[in-house]
Amino acid sequence: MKKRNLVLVCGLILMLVFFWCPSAQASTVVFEDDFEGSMRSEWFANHPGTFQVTTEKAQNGNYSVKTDTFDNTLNYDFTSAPITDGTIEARFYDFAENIGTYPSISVDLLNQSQGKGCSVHASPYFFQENYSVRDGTSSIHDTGIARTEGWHIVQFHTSADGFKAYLDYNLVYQTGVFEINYLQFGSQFKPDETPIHPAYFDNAKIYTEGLVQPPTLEERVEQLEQRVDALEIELTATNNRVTILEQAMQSVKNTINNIMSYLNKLPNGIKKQIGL
Ligand SMILES: [Ca+2]
Repeated sequence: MKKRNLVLVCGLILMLVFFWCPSAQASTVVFEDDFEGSMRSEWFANHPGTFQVTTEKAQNGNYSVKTDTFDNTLNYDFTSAPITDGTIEARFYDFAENIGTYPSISVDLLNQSQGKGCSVHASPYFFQENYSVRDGTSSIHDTGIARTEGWHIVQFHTSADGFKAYLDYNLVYQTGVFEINYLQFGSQFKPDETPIHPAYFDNAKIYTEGLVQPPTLEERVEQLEQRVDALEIELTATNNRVTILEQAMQSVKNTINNIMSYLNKLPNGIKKQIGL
């Protein structure tokens, strides 16, 4: 009940902020795939057949696309019409556990060799607790954003002002001017592990002539709910630790009482000798 009230209050605050914010520039969608029952023909996988649409999870609509194959990628190459002013965005689902199939969303930057693009990862290979970002070379950085269970949006925006990468609307990397020509969904897991979760992706979109679109009110409330859930889990864990500590202290008290009870039953002569 308290959680719902908090979300409602935050939602109302965000609604006010939302109305005061300037609206995003008009944009034109040039590519979109919500994976609603099928995949667009432009996609190709490096292990064909290992990405499938599914109703198991969906960020939008009823379907997403999933894989549970190690080191697999789903790719869309638009080198013939690279984006010079626009945004490439997609969503991945993170179970926020360090066993599973770890999702990443990447773009390649024209004028750099393929595979040297910018990626946002949920991966224990790099920073276990936080999301990481590859900076367009081979360097991986900590975004400082804690991993949470649920859907996350990755956006890559390029314009004459430069290239910027966003995770959940937070700027996580920026560099000079680059055209974007390639979108890739990736999945990895540790080879010695049996993955317990597939990697899910949904709602890929490329649009031009617009700034990164701000989150909808629904998305903002959803993010707040995820944060409240994470805080509740943390609070429960803390309460559990306190309970365990209290139980341990009670156990020590019981042991002391038992020892005192035993000592009190000793003959008076022995009690005197041990100073009781
Ligand atoms: Ca969908």
